[in-house]
Amino acid sequence: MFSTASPTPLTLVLGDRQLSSWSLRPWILLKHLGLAFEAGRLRLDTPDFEQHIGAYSPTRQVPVLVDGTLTIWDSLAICEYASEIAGGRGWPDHPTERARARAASADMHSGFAALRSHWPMQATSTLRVALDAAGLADIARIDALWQAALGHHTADGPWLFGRYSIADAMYAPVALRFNTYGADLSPLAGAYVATTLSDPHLKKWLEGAKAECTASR
Ligand SMILES: N[C@@H](CCC(=O)N[C@@H](CS)C(=O)NCC(=O)O)C(=O)O
Repeated sequence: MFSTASPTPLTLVLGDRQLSSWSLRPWILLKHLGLAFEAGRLRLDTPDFEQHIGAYSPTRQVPVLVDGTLTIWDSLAICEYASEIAGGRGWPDHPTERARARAASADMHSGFAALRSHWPMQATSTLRVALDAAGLADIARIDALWQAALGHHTADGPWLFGRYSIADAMYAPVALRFNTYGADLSPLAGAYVATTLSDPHLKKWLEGAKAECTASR
């Protein structure tokens, strides 16, 4: 468990960095928004997790954001709250782009079940697992979604909607999966994976994942 000796305003309770794709999303968004927070960790499938998660989350899942007496137990809701704290910087400024970014983020949050179940996040690994038609269709749809977003914003920055947004946080674990399992992507989508992998915050997350893997050996 994490220390509560000198609490910071925000505490983000996370699962394993190697495995917990839903934890990565708000963590990397808070980093990009420059919000101060303490990262707590409950390792998945451990007695520690079973013992403590109920104090944070009614769903008994991570991530959870604690802000004083407020507890937020869902990744997308955490991202929305973080964006509000940061003056709305988590979304594009223009209403049309904001709507597109929200649709892309909600799509990730509720969809792509075949991809998610067959290619679970294994952040630091290299694996080869064949996908069925549903998994391949998920990749094709994500590739098209990324191309459409990136095609509009090449002058504004390397991220899906120009500057970093919640949409990039939601798809960061997907970029990791594409790297881990070797997805066949269009050049633009491949470049976006490379952009995500070169993000210093993502590199920091991967360092943590490697350290966790070493520690549990
Ligand atoms: N819809 C939730 C999903 C959270 C979720 O599935 N978390 C997984 C870890 S990535 C978890 O806590 N699993 C532990 C369990 O279900 O016992 C969100 O967006 O936050």
